[in-house]
Amino acid sequence: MVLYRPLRQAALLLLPFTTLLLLTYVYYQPYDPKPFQNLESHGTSGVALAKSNNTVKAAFVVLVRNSELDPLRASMRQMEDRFNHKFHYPWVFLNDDEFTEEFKAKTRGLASGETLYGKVEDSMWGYPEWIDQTKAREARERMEAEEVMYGGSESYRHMCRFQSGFFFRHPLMLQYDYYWRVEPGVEFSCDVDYDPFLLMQEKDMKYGWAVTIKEYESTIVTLWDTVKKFMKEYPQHIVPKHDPDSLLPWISNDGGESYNLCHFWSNFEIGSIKWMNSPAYMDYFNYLDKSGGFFYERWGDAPVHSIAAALMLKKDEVHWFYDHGYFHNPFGHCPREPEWVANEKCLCNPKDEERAFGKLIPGLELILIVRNVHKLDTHWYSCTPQWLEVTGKKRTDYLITTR
Ligand SMILES: Nc1nc2c(ncn2[C@@H]2O[C@H](COP(=O)(O)OP(=O)(O)OP(=O)(O)O)[C@@H](O)[C@H]2O)c(=O)[nH]1
Ligand SMILES: [Mg+2]
Repeated sequence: MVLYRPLRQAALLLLPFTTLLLLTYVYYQPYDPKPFQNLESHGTSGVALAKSNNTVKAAFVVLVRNSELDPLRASMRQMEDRFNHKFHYPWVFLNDDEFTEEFKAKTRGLASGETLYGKVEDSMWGYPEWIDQTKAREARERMEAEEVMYGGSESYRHMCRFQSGFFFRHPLMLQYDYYWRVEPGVEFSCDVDYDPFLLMQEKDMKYGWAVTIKEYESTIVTLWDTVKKFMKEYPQHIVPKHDPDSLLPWISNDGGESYNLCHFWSNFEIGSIKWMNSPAYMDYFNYLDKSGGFFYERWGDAPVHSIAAALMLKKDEVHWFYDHGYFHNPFGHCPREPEWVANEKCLCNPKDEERAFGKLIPGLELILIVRNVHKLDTHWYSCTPQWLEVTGKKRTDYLITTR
């Protein structure tokens, strides 16, 4: 006891110094500017990363109507719970109408980051002067009669054109380097315990996706011909087709003669705002826009973005967010790491055989064949197997692990 007391006194005296020393050590740990291990490594451990220092200029972007508040809130809740409560990235909401006070209050209340609300002006959501509106109306009527999905909708066309060529240059978006697109009603079913924006920034990647599918040909009849003319006129923007880094074989099975309809499903996208604002992408969008296909046909932003990425980006600039659980009616993606479901990292079940379809898809065979929506990655309707073949990667190469 006699010996113990002076020891205890000494320990109490030293405690503040040791605490101070420890805190100083932690604070001055050097920042590792390259937190991601080599993405090119084909080892099964995938990509590893350190914790985010959250310095990326990035935001979620949601084009949405006031009427979609409830499904939007459900998606926001999941995004916050799965990812953003640790990172607090801002949310940017865009609308061709004014947002209501109710919409603002009920989204602000869910967001762990700042919320911004922007009106899309007519210059980004109207007919350009070179469009013949009678021809556009006739096209809608014809496509409606042919039961092309959204073929008769005018607003859908404005939406697709906005998503193809304008959202990234909306004044609210120009302050950011990266965006993550979210739609009302989508589901995020796995914990994301790393920062995808930081991954993109560190690896200088320009485009990230979760699901690939094939486009309805009837919506893009002249798109590829227009793209071919663009490639001839602007060869400086195109990755040469014999370059081993070219992604052309992913979208064309015959060296660029025709389009195989493969595209990234753009309702999930993590992308570079700088790339979209680049002369290459802008020349491409303006060229397509001048041809009128957004109105005379029904070109979707998914094939438009995907063709741009496949022609103008190199393999390593495009990333599959394989480790994200994602669902947009009627398709989804669930990582096939069994222990991720067991340990509650993921709620989706990779073994799911059934999923209720919320709405009818034209072409009943599609509903019957694509029953197994969470296994879409390996289905004929998916273009992910071709992606792995073209890039020479395995799904496990896309696993991001925490060091
Ligand atoms: N403000 C506004 N947003 C729209 C309009 N049309 C679509 N959007 C939004 O644009 C995004 C894409 O539209 P969707 O209707 O989901 O199109 P889609 O994903 O091809 O089709 P769905 O299968 O219906 O989801 C969603 O975030 C919508 O909320 C519109 O007229 N005004
Ligand atoms: Mg949608």
